[in-house]
Amino acid sequence: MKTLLMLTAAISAASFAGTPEWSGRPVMDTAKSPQARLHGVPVAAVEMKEGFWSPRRKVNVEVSLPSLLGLFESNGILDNFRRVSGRKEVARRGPLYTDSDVYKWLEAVGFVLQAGENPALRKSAEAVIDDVVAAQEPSGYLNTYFTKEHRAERHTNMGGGHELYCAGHLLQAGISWYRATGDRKLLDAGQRMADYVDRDFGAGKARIFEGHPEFELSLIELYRTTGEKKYLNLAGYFLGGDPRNVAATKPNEWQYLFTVTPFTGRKQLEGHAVRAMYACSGATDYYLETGDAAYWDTLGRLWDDMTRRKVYLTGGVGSRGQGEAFGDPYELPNRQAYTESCAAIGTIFWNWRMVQATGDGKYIDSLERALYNGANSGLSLSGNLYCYRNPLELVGDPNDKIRNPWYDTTCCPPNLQRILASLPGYFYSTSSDGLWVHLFDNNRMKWKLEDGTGLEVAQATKYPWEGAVELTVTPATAHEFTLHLRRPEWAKSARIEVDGKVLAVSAEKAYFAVKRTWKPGDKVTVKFDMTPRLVTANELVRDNAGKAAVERGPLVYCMESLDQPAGTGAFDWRLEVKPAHDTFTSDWKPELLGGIVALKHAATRGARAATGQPLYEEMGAHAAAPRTAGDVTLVPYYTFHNRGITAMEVWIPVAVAR
Ligand code: FUB
Ligand code: ZN
Repeated sequence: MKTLLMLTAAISAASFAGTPEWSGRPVMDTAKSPQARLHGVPVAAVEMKEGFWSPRRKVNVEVSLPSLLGLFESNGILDNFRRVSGRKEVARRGPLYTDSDVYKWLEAVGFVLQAGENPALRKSAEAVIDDVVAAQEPSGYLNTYFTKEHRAERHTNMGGGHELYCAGHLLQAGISWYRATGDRKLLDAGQRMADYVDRDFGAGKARIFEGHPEFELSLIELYRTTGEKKYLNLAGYFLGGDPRNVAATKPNEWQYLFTVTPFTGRKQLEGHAVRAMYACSGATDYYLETGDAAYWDTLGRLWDDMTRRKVYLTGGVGSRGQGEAFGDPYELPNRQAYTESCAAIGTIFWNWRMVQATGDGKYIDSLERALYNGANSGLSLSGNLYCYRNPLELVGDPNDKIRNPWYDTTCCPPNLQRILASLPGYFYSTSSDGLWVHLFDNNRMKWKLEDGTGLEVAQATKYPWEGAVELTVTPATAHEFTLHLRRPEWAKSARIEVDGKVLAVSAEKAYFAVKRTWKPGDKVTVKFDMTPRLVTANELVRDNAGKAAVERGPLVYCMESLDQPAGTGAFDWRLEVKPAHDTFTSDWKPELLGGIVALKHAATRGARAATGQPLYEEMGAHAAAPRTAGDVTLVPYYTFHNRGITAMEVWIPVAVAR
């Protein structure tokens, strides 16, 4: 025990003594945010071990990031910067917002380096940063589209031009890079661009609006990084809406309504889903800094609108392809679901901010749903194919290439990369009374409580395949604090033991709060019920009438044709459910799809599930016809189309025995 005490004291001393000001910062640095109840733990403080996320994070670093850089090069996206700086004479390529994709890539590399050294990626990123910064004008303006032949269009196409969207991603990349390396080069470039905007635009200056929210998020993180309030004020200007814009906005810009009118005027989620999620994230940041109650009311209203009426079971949002937009309430078609990867990622950003404000686990339930399902599906297991859309049903048409290495609008790939790279930063938070454990996977956190006491927490688990998580809690010295341990809403039952004794505590706002004097090496075990669950949808979701979906732990499952009994496909089957004693078989398949738990369930198939049968018949005509019984197999949704193109469905017809 004595050795352990000495060891942990040494760990805490080594971790914090002489730490430079730029390092040890979380993904979102709310340390001084007046409304933040919770505060993030840096990416660097959480070492991920072998587990569910490790292969995804490994493939991100070894395949996704290097291959996307290669594609930026071969598609001329980096040359766009060299063209502006005069390093290359080439035509500009790609849509007018491609700079942002390079910035998101740099931000992701910043997070990789926050977690540990990677000389090769660092070298590549340094070269990219050099090209980016060389393209900046002395005024601070930086955008590879609105220059040369398009220079005169600057600030004239605020609805669709993405100038400030790109500026925001530049700043986020600069902040991530600075927090990884202490190198201010990219951050300074971002700050010069922010100063350029602030100099001429805003309250009492020329009017401007964003079109695509993003800048406000980065301005508030810049405020947190520099302490300069003008950046918070500028973010407030964008979120507040400038009345001059309302009068002057061109009719075709009204689709960007919510960046023209005040955020607090929004009654429901509508319009472009990614823009809406980024706006909500930025507005939550603004609330965290200002405590403006009108923002909080609006955020609560919009969050309820999303979770009660507009989110898919997978955590995806934005059901309409037209305008990449939210649909009407309960408009959640499966096959046509647009559900852009970036939109699911946007919900992660937003929920993370909401939980920092409140400590309410409903936000992590929502975050976890998107993380494991509708965002996770966006990156192939191989790491080089990406979904832009993440539908909940596919017919398996060979032309239906839903996973692709490259998109002209390549916003999703680097967004997926930055989420995976920053993931360790989403596992824990601190508050004045202790530590919060939000997510589960094997890892070791070495950080400190807010009173400065060094603290290590190690998680050992097979989550999400099994429901037990063992935590070893090691404060530098015996110390009283509260461990807030998340109790996911999806778990029908959850049991918590401390040092082998079952605790009779119930969770509040989805966290078990265990207050005690913690001693080095104390063990806490939680066990969540992982029985597969059949889920039905609100009857207003007409697409899901007569259907059920299957979940197990945080994972949504789907049926793919290639797993079904020989000669049949996913669309042939109907689940046969026996209410009181319904069962699934859960099998750990180490060789399948990188290692998954596959599920089997009883199903039947009717003679009418065949081509050549009449399209319509009077109801009951086949009621007495025998159905063929069989077992269908389900795999986690995030793995769909990793074994080729095949029919897939999440919502499956179901019959319930009386
Ligand atoms: O407009 C930039 C990005 O491209 C958006 O965030 C995505 O929805 C896609 O339209
Ligand atoms: Zn996208």
